[in-house]
Amino acid sequence: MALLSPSRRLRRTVFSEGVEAAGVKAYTVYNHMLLPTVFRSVQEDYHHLKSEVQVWDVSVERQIELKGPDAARLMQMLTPRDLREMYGGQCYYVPIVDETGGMLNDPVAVKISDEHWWVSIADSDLLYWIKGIANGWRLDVLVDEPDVSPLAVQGPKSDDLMADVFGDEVRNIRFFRFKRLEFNNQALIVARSGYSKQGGFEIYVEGDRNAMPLWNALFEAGRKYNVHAGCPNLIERIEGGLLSYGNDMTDDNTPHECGLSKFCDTHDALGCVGRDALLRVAKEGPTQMIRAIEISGPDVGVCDRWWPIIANDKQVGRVSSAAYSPDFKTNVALGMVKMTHWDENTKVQVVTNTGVRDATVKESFWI
Ligand code: THG
Repeated sequence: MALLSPSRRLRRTVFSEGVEAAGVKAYTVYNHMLLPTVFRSVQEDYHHLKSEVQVWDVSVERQIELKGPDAARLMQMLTPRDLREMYGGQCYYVPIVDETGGMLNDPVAVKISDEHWWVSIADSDLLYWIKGIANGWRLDVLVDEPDVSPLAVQGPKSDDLMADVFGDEVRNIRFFRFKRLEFNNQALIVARSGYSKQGGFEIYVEGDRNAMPLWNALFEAGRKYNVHAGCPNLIERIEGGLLSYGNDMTDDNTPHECGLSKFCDTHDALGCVGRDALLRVAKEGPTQMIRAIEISGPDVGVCDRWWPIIANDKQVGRVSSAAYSPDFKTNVALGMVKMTHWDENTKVQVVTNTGVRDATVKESFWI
């Protein structure tokens, strides 16, 4: 593929200077912003992420801020996950659905207080949907994209590195909880979360004043942990079954098809605009679901279009993400599979960019 042409529309981030100095080799575009995809190589980055610690510029995880007396009500209108038990200091992974039950995004909701939320979005223009609902319902809430840039610290040595920069308090932050911790006289939200299964934190950096100073402090303290710049890793996230909105699912899919039923309490999610539609589809049950798929043979290469999944010359699904896993010594993939072929160990074939491969449907992921 040719290179991306930079322009003001393709937003840089508050950490771009550090990302460039660290030798970024490739970017993708996510929420109209640069997201690194490769530093050394996808495979080298993968091994390093699973054994050491990395600092990721995930500024593309833009925040949508809901602020005002109706913030909690608006948040519940967006998702079928029951938010009544959620308290300030918690993060929830929340499917966001439209009036047909179709997935619009799969963000992390950050509850700062009843009247103050951040929605940490995946790649879709969710701001307009939320503004539309807030205004259409005449809600007393401000909806905006604040200047907040998450910086992730991921990998098995994350706790040690973060403790050196923020103090031992970080060790007590539980999964999907956050604390406000000081850096350079600024209190920043630090959550135990992130788009990998290796453990770690996300620091929500407000403004740009402390952005590069924090980046530099993490690299300085990280020398003894062999820290390196990294980014969400294709191989690791497929192994871990982490979904990518726009790749693995779109607004044509319900959360149930995406395997996100455990994040839906549709009956109790009063006010959710997709509630009626989802109650209907949940009763019937989905007829296709995202599955892990093992594709045989050498490295299948990049899945940049749907790869048909076929059985007996009929299409029974499609692969949306794939990569060769050095640890599992096979190609790991994610794809939507029809119910006739979604049982564990069903043999199928996948039409990849480089030919037809034998493949096996898995019920659970590799880790
Ligand atoms: N962190 C933050 N914002 C984000 C992401 C993130 N926005 C974009 C994107 N990632 C949103 N998608 C996801 C997908 C998966 C998870 C988080 C965000 C995730 N899932 C865990 C899992 O499936 O194992 C745990 C979910 C849970 O148990 O609650 O972490 O990464 N800030």
